[in-house]
Amino acid sequence: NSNPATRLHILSSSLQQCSLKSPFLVGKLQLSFPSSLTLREVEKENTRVKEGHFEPVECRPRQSVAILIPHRNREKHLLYLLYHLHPFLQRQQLHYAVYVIHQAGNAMFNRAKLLNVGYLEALKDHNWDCFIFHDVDLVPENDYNLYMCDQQPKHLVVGRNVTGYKLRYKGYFGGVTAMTKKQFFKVNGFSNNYWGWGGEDDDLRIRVELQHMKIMRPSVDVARYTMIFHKRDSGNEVNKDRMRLLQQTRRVWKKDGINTCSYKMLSVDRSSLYINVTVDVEWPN
Ligand code: UD2
Ligand code: MN
Repeated sequence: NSNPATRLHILSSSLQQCSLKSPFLVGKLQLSFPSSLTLREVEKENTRVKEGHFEPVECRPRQSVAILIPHRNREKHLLYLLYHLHPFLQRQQLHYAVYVIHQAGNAMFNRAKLLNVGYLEALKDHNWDCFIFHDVDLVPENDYNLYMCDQQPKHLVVGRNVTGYKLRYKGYFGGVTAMTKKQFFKVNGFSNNYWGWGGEDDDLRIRVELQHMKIMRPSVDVARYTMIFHKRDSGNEVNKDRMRLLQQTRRVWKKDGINTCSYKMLSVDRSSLYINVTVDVEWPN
């Protein structure tokens, strides 16, 4: 076959599968947040990343993973996350791409809907096995925390610096989570109806439980994060409706999720380190 893309594919599939524990892992990381850091410097340190994508050449990756980051007005956090996450993911020998789902406008923020959009749009690029739903301000502290999906949905933030490295509460499912394409499809994704801060992560947990799936967590010495300090953003005020919404999840989940996620795509920009999807999530008010 003379098609270079096909040839490459044949070549790479004859490689051995990457081992579960990559030889490049180092364990506990020394994180730094240099105030003078620029995107240019991060690009220079990650020259094997092209348009937000990376694929190992030495072995056949176990999973293709899309990292989805909901975003608005957190440029500095995004820079620090890219700075740490790209080398982290490359050490894990994953085939991956980083998507930043950017909410256009100043209306109320909707983290969950942005993540639904990310899932739908990323699947137009590639048939990803696994999705990581990732807050922009959480930096992993240990690269044994594998960004891969398992038989069950996985919650990766057991501990955080700001909460004394303890699980916030039983059933907590916020921050960074990993679900296969199938698992996320099965629960119909996130609800689209959580505007502002809070509740959407608990809603997803309820959806997972309704499907008799069980949330798994790596051990606390591995599933640790540094959350970059921030105050509550304007446009992301506490959602006072969240308790009411959480009461109706089991009744409405089938009619509220990725199957009903309507939005206006404004642009897709493929810069060197991430794919930026800018979207109008259509605040109803
Ligand atoms: C917690 C959860 C988060 C989510 C949220 C409630 C943890 C570690 N995280 O985060 O997953 O459930 O509560 O909604 O428990 N964002 C922007 N711009 C904005 C507002 C939000 O980019 O103006 C994004 C960004 O990726 C941010 C995320 O939304 O990390 C969550 O917002 P937050 O960081 O203000 O909320 P936080 O830390 O309480
Ligand atoms: Mn945060």
